[in-house]
Amino acid sequence: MDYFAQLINWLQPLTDLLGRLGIAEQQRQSYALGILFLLVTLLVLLLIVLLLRRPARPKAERPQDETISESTDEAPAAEEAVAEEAADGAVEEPSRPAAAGEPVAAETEEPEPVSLLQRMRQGLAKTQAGLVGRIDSLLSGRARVDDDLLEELEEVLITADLGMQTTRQLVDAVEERLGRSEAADPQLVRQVLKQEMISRLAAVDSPLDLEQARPMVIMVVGVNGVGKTTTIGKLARLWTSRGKKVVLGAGDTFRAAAAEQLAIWGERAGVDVIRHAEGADPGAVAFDAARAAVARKADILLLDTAGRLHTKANLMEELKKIRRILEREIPGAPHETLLVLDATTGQNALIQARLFKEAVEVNGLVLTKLDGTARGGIIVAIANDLGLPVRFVGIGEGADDLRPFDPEMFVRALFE
Ligand SMILES: Nc1nc2c(ncn2[C@@H]2O[C@H](COP(=O)(O)OP(=O)(O)OP(=O)(O)O)[C@@H](O)[C@H]2O)c(=O)[nH]1
Ligand SMILES: [Mg+2]
Repeated sequence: MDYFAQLINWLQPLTDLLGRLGIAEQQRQSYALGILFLLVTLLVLLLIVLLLRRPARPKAERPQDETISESTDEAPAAEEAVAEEAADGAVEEPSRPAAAGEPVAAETEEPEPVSLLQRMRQGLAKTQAGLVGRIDSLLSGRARVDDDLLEELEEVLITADLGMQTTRQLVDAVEERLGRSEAADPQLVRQVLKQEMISRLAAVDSPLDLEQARPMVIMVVGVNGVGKTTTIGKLARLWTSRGKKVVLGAGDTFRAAAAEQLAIWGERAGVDVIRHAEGADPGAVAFDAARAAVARKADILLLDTAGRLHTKANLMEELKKIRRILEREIPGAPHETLLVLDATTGQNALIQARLFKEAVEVNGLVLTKLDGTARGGIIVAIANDLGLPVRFVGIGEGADDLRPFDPEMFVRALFE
């Protein structure tokens, strides 16, 4: 009762206020108690809301903060690694859920390679069936490695576009490593082929070094329709997402709408495109693009070129002239001449690679349209026969469908 009396006492100012507002004396105390009750309820509700909201945040943010502070010491390397993974396209799928508040560092490392491999497998499905599928049906039910088996294997490899030279070397390797003994297990043939393909691709493998110059000038060449412009667009997007400043040069002035096509890719990637009118001198575009790349302090200049001129000799002469102009403007340029080849053309791609290599000092290859063909084996033939590294492979038309080439992942995607 004492407490109640104290409470009434304490509520006196409120009761007086209610009196001044014209509330009858008998009702003032109950009104004051009601108001007090309301205020306390509101306060409790407010506290509950605050308590429910607070703990969620620190938990979600702490792992990220730690990751960031750890990585700042070695910023360039760490950023590169993260960016490389992010830029690899399919990697985005598994990393997304991590944002929900789970420790990010652990999640970004594990699932990504799996998803990259799966995406590569999908892209190579036709080659898988045409090459490894046929090898598997050849081996099934065989008891030993004999002349017949080796002969049939040779036929499968040649028809799967591995080329005469590479096919011969692969069959020789099988024969050498397994012999023709009664005991040799035909299933081992599969293992030998897989290892030989990896080692032949790995022997010439070398990822593109973007740090060798600034601006790093990359001239993109190849016959018409192989995917040069699309590849440039995809690379611009990939490298901009890694924080590089990219400038594009629309050096294909021969084909109507070529510059327009590049401009669209440039807009998508948010990069500057240096272009002239249709029919203009491609050398002048190269000159302006080189000047612009230097003036704008670009990290990378990607120069598109025509895939078709009036004659093949014209095309090669034009490319040589562009090279000379680039070199005059930026010492050492072009630092990379990237030859784009369309995998669906099979042996033709091999012939083109030889021609371009002789004419314009190709440093690296891009194999496009692997998704639409069973002729992906050509990649082993080209790398092995010409000793040129495959820098990127195209496994679809989407902006994220250009992947840095990884020999082991490529062969695993085919065989596993
Ligand atoms: N499926 C698939 N299509 C691709 C790939 N790369 C390019 N393409 C398609 O190939 C077609 C030709 O690509 P472009 O980039 O215009 O080829 P280009 O070499 O610049 O051709 P020209 O400018 O005529 O010399 C386009 O329809 C592209 O979408 C790929 O990896 N997979
Ligand atoms: Mg083009």
